[in-house]
Amino acid sequence: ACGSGGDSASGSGSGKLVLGFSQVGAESGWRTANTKDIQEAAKAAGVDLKFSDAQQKQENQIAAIRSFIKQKVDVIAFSPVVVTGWDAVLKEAKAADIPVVLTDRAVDSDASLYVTFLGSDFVEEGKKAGDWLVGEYKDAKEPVNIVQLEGTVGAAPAIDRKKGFEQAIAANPNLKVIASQSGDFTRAKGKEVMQALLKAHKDIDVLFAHNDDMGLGAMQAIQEAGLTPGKDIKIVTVDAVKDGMQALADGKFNFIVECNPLLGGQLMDTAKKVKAGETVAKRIVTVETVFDQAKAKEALPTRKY
Ligand code: GYE
Repeated sequence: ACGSGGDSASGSGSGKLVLGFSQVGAESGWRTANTKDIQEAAKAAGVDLKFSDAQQKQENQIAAIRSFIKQKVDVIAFSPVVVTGWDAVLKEAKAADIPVVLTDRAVDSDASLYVTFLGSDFVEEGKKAGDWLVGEYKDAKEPVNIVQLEGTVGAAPAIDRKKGFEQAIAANPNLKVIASQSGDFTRAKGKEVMQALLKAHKDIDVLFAHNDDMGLGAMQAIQEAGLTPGKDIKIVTVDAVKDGMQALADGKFNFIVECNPLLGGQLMDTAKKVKAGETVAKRIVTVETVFDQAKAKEALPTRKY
């Protein structure tokens, strides 16, 4: 993989790096912050960004990648909506000698089909959420009933957060996941699924939502059911976007594991290195922290997204 070879991309002759980026969609606050950061970072780095929004559909992403190949961009980056089903299009990119950078989410294809995967360790995020619960309920003598709102079915963060969370809570057999359903990472779906869960289960102690947006939707459902979020039902989420942090500072959420959407700078650096033929690490992991209510209050005034 020695870069894009001969012709300069899109015939512009400007010498600017041309980066084709296929985004998942605009399903969450995390995603809109991620998009904004990538667009701003491209501008700052003098990269010609061809941005395409897939509206959470894999076929749209595949079509976008094929169009980037046709346009002979220098580098293709994308945030794969789901883990499976990418082999064919990744092989097409490879045959066209266009390097691919996975951004934010992973695929299950052979690692020779992409240059690097830049993003969070989602198993670790799930573990951090579970570890907090283990500490919070260390003296519990009775079962603690947990419901889980999973992200998009088949998406790396949904699969891995669930895995890490369930591994961590196994430390205390009192911690029980009594129901687990997808809310597709959206606020509307999170609310709808939580309404159904509240009807089916009268004894929910904890909600673990795979992102802030589903947690915020569920929070509304909990309030409308006459319960107090943060007290009657504790809420643990992932992301730490502004609205989530506000809910945490207000005592309606109890704990957030940060997932950093600001990948733009690293993506531009990586794309430039790849184009220049430099080797980059096969895995670039984002650095992240966690927030309780006190830390959220401190962080909110200077939070950028
Ligand atoms: O947590 C969620 C978004 O892939 C890490 O996707 C990302 C996830 C993020 O919709 O809010």
